[in-house]
Amino acid sequence: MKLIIGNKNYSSWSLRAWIAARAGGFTFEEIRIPLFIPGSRERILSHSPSGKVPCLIDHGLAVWDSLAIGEYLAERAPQLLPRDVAARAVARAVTAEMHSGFQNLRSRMTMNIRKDYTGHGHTPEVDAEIARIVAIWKDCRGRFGAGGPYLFGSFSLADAAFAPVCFRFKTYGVKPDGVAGEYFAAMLANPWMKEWEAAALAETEAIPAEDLYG
Ligand SMILES: N[C@@H](CCC(=O)N[C@@H](CS)C(=O)NCC(=O)O)C(=O)O
Repeated sequence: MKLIIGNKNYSSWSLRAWIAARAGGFTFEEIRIPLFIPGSRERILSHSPSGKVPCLIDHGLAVWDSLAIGEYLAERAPQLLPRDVAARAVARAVTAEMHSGFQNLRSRMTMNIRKDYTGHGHTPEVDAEIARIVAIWKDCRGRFGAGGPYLFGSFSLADAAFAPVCFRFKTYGVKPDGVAGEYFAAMLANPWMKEWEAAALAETEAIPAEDLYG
């Protein structure tokens, strides 16, 4: 199994697929393609028909888009989704909501693990999206989180979906309160998050268009 990803500092979609693969216990070769430099588009297209990362290659089968990759991995590693039908439905709902929404947060608080942009990026729309994320975290932890520190107890695709948000909150100094804050701390202490963060900090490529606030 191979996973094609972009820069660990910047590529939030790559992090979702990568951490789901780690959480599923898969052994995979990681192919990191630094984005937006000469040749990167051709390199990505040689693996990924969409021309985007992440893309998973399993026995010659390409699976692109982080949502599809997560579902594919969960078919092989069912522990990536809650066993209970209701919990599984809500895990998929919040994963889909993250996948298709939060455009203001995405554009004004891009993932940039190396930076400290405390206080930057806030608008009423961004703050409303942050409030919605905190509400999701509290709701999932309150209803489904008894079995462990993550949204549905043990680490699931829903946590993979929100992993980049946790790095964004760290970079922009957003501090969720109550049980959402406890979840945020658990995510930042997670060993796979630590592994990704250390690799991001060691990267040297910069994408100036993504360094929004200097
Ligand atoms: N919805 C896709 C988004 C993928 C995406 O936009 N990836 C970005 C990097 S985070 C990319 O490949 N950009 C390179 C390009 O557009 O040339 C997913 O979930 O995988």
